[in-house]
Amino acid sequence: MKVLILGGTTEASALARALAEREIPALFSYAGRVTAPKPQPLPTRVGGFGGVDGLAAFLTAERITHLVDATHPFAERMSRNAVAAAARTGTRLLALTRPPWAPQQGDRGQQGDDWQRVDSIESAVAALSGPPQRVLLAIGRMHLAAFAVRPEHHYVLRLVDRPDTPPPLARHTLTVDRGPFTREGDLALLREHGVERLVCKNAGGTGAAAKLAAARELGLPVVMIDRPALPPRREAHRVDDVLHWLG
Ligand code: 3Y8
Ligand code: NAP
Repeated sequence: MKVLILGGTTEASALARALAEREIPALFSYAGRVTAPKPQPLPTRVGGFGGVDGLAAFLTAERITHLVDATHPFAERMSRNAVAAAARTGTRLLALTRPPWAPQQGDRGQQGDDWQRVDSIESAVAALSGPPQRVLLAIGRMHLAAFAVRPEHHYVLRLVDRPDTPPPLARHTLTVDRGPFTREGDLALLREHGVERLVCKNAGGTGAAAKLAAARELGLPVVMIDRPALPPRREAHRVDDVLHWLG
């Protein structure tokens, strides 16, 4: 048996620890999106494979018997490539993913979540019509430029790395921080910057959920971007399910 983990999430790191503890032969893979990805207790490769062909060749060359796609729900291209390459090479595939977040109803005097669900970054931009606001864009670095068409807002940005060129947003405040985040920390962030609205991806899981708890406490509206549709594949939500699948 030899496992390849496509990583980049809290769950991928938890699985890497579990395999290392059990001395199950495994490799860990990052895309190379950030300058210093979190070290893993497994041999780690960084960078794209070169599409489906590259991944299929890698699976064959490395004699991978089990592919675990533990990438983020928005890592659509990687997940599609994993399904195609696994089918082509006859490699067993399991996706370790997390259920989407759902808005919480109000109870005991606390108002419910105020979500506006949209299906894409572009729809999130369109949802920001209306008077100028202070908006937390907690969506990382790769899609900030889409919001340049709404320069009237003041954007509070949270990025993993300090960008070498300033984001193309006329009015913005930049914070550099990597998760997992805490409710207290995100409450402080929202209060410090007078955030009036949040835009975020329905990542699910725990590492990015703190901002929702903070928004709930402050009664702030959230523009929630639904995750992209992915091809059918076997899915698990827990590391134990993956260990069981590995048998
Ligand atoms: C490079 C590798 C771990 C994994 C930790 C999780 C939690 C903290 C929360 C906010 C939301 C966001 C972003 C976020 C979170 C975890 C997880 C998660 C969101 C690292 C990491 C890599 C990346 C890539 C990065 C993206 C960006 C997205 C920032 C490591 C830290 C917004 C997603 O600058 C860039 O190019 C960053 C790009 C893809 C989305 C984007 O579009 O910009 N993640 N994040 C992975 C690689 O190279 O393969 O160093 O750990 C991992 C984590 N980020 O092991 O503890 O499990 O999701 N990551 C989102 O969810 O909306 C931040 O700010 O509230
Ligand atoms: P993506 O758009 O689906 O992937 C684009 C290309 O990046 C892929 O085709 C592949 O290149 C390469 N790639 C992606 N993940 C890889 C991995 N784990 N190992 C090797 N190559 C990888 O992915 P993304 O949204 O840019 O996310 C990139 C990484 O950040 C992923 O590991 C993901 O788990 C992590 N992440 C993403 C988000 C997010 O919001 N998207 C949030 C948290 C963490 P080739 O085609 O050349 O093989």
